Amino acid sequence: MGRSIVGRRGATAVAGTGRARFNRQKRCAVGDPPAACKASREVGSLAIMVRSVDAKETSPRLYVMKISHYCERARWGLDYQGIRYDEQAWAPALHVPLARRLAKQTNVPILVAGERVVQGSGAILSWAGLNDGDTAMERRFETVIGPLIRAYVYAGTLHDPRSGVREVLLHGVSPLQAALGRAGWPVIRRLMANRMGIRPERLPDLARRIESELDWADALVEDGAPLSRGFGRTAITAASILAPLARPDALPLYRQVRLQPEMERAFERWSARPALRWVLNTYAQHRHCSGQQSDLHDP
Ligand SMILES: N[C@@H](CCC(=O)N[C@@H](CS)C(=O)NCC(=O)O)C(=O)O
Repeated sequence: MGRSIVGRRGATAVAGTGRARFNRQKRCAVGDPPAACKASREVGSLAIMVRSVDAKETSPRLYVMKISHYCERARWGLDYQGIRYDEQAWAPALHVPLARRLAKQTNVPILVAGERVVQGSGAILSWAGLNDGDTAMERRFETVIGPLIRAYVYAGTLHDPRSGVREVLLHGVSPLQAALGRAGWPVIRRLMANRMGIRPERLPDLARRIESELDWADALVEDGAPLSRGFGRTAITAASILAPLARPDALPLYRQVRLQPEMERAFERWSARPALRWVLNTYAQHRHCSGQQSDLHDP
C-alpha cells in the first residue's frame, strides 16, 4: 500500500545529511550509559544550545500513526542518523485529508523538512542519508511482510472491542482527533478492514503466510548471512517491519494490543524463531535514542 514519493513544496530543498552528521557527534541518547551522556552534555553544551534554537525553526516534522511499523522504520532511520525532529500522530481515516494537504498519497510516514515533503519510509531513510541497503531484501520486507503482519494483527483485533486496538491507534493524536476517532470508530474500523481486505476468517491463512516469510527471514540471520553481518539501513528495515511480532520493550504499544488466544499461541511459537530473536537483540543493541523533540498536537 502506498508508494514512496519525494515531493517539494516551493523551490528550496533542505539537506539532511550534513545536519545528521552534526547531530550524531553531539547527541545524548536515551539508552546511553550515564557517563556517555555526561560527557556529551559537557562537550556539546554550546552546540546543544545553538541546536535547540536552530531546532525550533527548522526541525523536520514526521507525521505518523504511532503503531505503524513503517513509521517506526522512518523514525529509527532519523534517530540513527542523529536527526532531530518533531512528531505528529494522526488518527486513521482522519489522516486522509491531512495527508492529502501535504502529499500525493495518503500513507504515512510523511516527513516535512522545510519546503521538502518526503513520503514513505524508504524515501525518508534515503533522505536521512541511509542509502546502503539491500534493495531486493528491503522490498520484500516493505511490500510483502509488512502488509502481511499488519493484516494479521488487524484481522484479529479490529472487530473486537476487548483488543484495545482503538486506543492504541489513537495514541498520541490530538484531543480533537481522539474524540472524533472514538465517536467514528464503528465506521473507521470498517473502512480500515475494507481497505486492507481483512476479515477474522483470514487469520489461519495469514498465519501460514507469515510462517513461510519467517522461514525466509530466519535464513537471513544465520551466521554469515546478510543480516548477521552488520547494522545499517537493511537491518533497520527488517527489525522495524518484524517488530509487531517480536514486540520489543522499546515499543510498548505493541504489547498493549490484546490478542486472541489463538494469536497469542502463534506469537509464542514464533518468539523462538531466529529472526524474531534477532529483532529483540537488534532493538536491545541498537535502538537507544530518540531525536524526537516533542509530540505536536495540531488538530
Ligand atoms: N510503503 C509505504 C507503506 C506505508 C503504509 O502503508 N502506511 C500505512 C500505515 S501502516 C498507512 O498510512 N495507511 C493508510 C493509508 O495508506 O492511507 C512505506 O514504506 O512508508
